[in-house]
Amino acid sequence: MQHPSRLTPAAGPAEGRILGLAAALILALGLIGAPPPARAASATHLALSKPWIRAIMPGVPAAGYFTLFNNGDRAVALVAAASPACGKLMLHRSETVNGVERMIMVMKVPVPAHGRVAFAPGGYHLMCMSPSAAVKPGAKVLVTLKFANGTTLGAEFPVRGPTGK
Ligand SMILES: [Cu+2]
Repeated sequence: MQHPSRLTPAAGPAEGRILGLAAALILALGLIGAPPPARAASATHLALSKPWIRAIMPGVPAAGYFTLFNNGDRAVALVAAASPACGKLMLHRSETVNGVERMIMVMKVPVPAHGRVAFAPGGYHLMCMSPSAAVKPGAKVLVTLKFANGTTLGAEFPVRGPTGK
């Protein structure tokens, strides 16, 4: 049986060398391009904009606001937050019932694929339960958001006064 090579008898030694080089390159690239070890979902698809914390007065719980973007193809769920400056940092949502605003604890905030969720006055917010002296207007506080898939997202939250300035 004749080998169905596309190399016609006219193909000289030079062409053979180029093919050999190409094969070596593909092999080398294959080694370099080996898949990375499996790891927890990355935070690269998550982004946070306009973070800030409203400090009312020293020792009084302070609320944190931001907009969270999920640029990934899968929904994510924010399940917790932490800050070294807050003691407990909880997920809360404000709601108004019969004209009275109250806050409820939230266990999970879903963020759809290619969607966003706003943490803003009157709605979702972080609650910095025991603000340390670091939570003062003009300062910045590190906040880490934690997601159900194991991802974390950290950001510096500027602290503002009661009026948001
Ligand atoms: Cu609250």
